[in-house]
Amino acid sequence: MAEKDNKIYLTTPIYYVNSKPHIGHAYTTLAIDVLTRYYRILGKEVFFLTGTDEHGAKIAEAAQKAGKTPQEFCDEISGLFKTAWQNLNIDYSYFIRTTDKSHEEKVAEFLNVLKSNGYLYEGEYAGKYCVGCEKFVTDKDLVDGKCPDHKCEPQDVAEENWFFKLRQLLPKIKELIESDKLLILPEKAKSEVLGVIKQGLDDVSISRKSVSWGIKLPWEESQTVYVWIDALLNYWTVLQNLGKMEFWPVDLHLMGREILKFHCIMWPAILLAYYGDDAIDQLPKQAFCHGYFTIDGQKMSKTIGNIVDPNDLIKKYGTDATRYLLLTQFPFGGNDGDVSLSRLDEKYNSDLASGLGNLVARVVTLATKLKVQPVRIATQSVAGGSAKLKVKGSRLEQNILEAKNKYNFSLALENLKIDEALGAIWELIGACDKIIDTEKPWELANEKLKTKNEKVIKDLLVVLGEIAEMLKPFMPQTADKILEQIKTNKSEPLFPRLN
Ligand code: ME8
Repeated sequence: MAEKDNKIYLTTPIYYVNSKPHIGHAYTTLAIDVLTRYYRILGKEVFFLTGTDEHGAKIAEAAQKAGKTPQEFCDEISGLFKTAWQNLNIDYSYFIRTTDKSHEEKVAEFLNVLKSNGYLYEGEYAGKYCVGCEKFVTDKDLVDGKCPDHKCEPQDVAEENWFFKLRQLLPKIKELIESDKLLILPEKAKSEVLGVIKQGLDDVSISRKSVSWGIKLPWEESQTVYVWIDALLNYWTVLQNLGKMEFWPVDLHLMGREILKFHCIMWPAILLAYYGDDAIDQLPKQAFCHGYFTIDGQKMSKTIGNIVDPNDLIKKYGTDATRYLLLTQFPFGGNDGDVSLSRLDEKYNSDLASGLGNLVARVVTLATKLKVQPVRIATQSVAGGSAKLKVKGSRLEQNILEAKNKYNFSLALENLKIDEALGAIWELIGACDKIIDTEKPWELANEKLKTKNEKVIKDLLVVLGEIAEMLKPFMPQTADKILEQIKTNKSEPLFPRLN
């Protein structure tokens, strides 16, 4: 990780506004939110960027279908993304819209430099274009003549464009990826990108003549900038415009696997073309690709009508429970996974209502009953600091240490085992439940037993404090509620059971 004076720059893809936000977008954004909160607790200054990708043929077509102008349409859908992120308690530093004037100006400035650096040339493009993917495709990308993702035939395009000398930079990019100077994780994603480079890539067209909804090429107004070039520059234009280049370069970019190629080949290539081909310190330090999920075994799609709106989950389960449920569906960064909607209720009840919620209620109620003095919890850093327990050398002490170790290790930027970090917290919850079951701290038969039980409760309160601190990046409101309850000894249900 770059030092940059304690600064970290984390980015998500910027999402297309052709349709409303769904839980796929929420998943990536949430994961970066967790990392942002985690690193902020550790005292780092984090710049977390997300936003919307608003130009190109795909958006113009969607706007037309909705009977709106592209700008009206973008304003509306972009607003829906902002609302969804607010409902999900996403604490981004900035929300970029590619239709922002300031972004458009910086894109033009960047491309002028690529041109004067000799990386752009005019040429004729003749080939096929898939509007759904917003990319030029070849026969080998198609199945029965159709795009396998969008199930439609690509358009035939023949036009004069400006091209970017991608091929010239490929050997350099390959070397950077192979040597992990441009780290791509997990390993499978790295091999995939190297495979694509090995197959050979052509120079790419960076402008479109037939698309009018876009940023005009500064030296040829009849052409608009290819939407992917426009979009990939957002990570740079935002810091430029805000005067925050001290956060540059990106430390971690997170995404789904389908856009790996753009972020791991094209993005570094245009940065090298701008900064000079030995400027590897300007490239993202790490690109991480998480699994893609299906819903009950099927791809999320408008046609199937199975697109899950995060707002619906929030309405049903609440913000923090939705955050938990989304992040625990399948191993982060592993293979693709499946979200089974019918199993979400079950998971909510077992892990949140009966698990965390019940533990907090039991401990706080016992503390009230035994009149155990509210504990003063010194704010613990998630990084360490061992809790002072009354029952020395107890198994509980050991459990806390183990959970913290696992949690730190898992959450580190290089690992991103987000679900495992949560798993470590839930092991600690299980350990507390076990202590309560074996110690039965509600028995007050005699003075000696009472003193022992008070100690046990005090320890459990300390552990709850630890659990709350560890939960902060994942479930910030719940963490605060737990800390409040153990301070005041007032029990309030956290996760009402669903029937
Ligand atoms: O590709 N499972 O935008 P997009 C997991 N605008 N993650 C998913 C998902 C799923 N089923 N569906 C979407 C674009 N995602 C471009 C990006 S960046 C310069 C331009 C997440 O709206 C995942 O992060 O299609 C994926 O990469 C992203 O949304 C694609 O969003």
